[in-house]
Amino acid sequence: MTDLILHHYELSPFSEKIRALLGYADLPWQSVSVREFPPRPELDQLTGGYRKIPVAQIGADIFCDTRTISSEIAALAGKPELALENCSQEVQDFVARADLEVFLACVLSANGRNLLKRMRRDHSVFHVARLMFDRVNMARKARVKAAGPKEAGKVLAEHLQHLESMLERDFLFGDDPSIADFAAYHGLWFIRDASASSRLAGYPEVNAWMDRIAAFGRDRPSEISTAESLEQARRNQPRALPQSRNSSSGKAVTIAPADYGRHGVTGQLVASTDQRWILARKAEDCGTVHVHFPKQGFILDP
Ligand SMILES: N[C@@H](CCC(=O)N[C@@H](CS)C(=O)NCC(=O)O)C(=O)O
Repeated sequence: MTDLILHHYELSPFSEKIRALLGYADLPWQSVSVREFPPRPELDQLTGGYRKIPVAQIGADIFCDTRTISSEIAALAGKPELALENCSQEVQDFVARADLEVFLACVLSANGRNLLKRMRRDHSVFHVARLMFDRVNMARKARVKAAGPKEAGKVLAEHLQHLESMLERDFLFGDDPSIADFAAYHGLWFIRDASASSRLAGYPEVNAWMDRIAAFGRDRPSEISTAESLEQARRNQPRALPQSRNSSSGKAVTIAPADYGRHGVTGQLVASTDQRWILARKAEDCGTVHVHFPKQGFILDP
């Protein structure tokens, strides 16, 4: 079987969620580094234009959103607690909030100056300016409005106090990690580790828990080129489809995130399960691919 390929970039918090998960799951994976902002024409060949990062790939199956990616990792690793759909409602509600409201508060609470300095080490002023322009534009077109910096600081402080009180055991919901730990980790990683901010300093339990997550086997796998990832899609057939719930399969539809980065992907709906929609699309250079989306947080049109 082909390894999972992760299309990601270093400073992406949601990519960090998946890198940490892969480390914990102890799975082999291959890395494709992508640019921090579109256009990403090679990746678009696989996804059909989904704009968020990360994206995972196994042969000719493409997984959009960390909800579907973590379910794949859960299945590959035999760790069902890493798939959101196997968790209690309490965990699911916690993850939904951590991945949206708290994540946006974390982005606004990071140390922007340090992030800029870090970006400037590897990139031109022009590249950084394009990234900032892209993000302002993305926020302007979003359906969810992020809080202002002051409100974001309040959301973050309350969240940190809540985590501090939850951490009587090693992980948020018990002695072993669940998907909730990774969902709560990546936004805080962006503040503490990516932006070198001291905002988390007064929370010893949270810091010790973050260190535990960061310590999972975090060896970076070998880098492959985008061309190689397209070649893997070309060489493989999409895997067998799961049993669908309804008879809408076969229609041409467009699927897009409901919150921000709402670029739609058009294809033929070939499966609809409790959690997922799967679209078949013809990718110019690599034949038919199946693109998997979670139902939660996405809109199907028509
Ligand atoms: N719900 C998505 C959120 C992904 C997300 O917001 N990713 C950020 C990077 S961490 C993004 O795509 N930003 C815009 C971009 O990179 O072009 C998921 O769980 O994968």
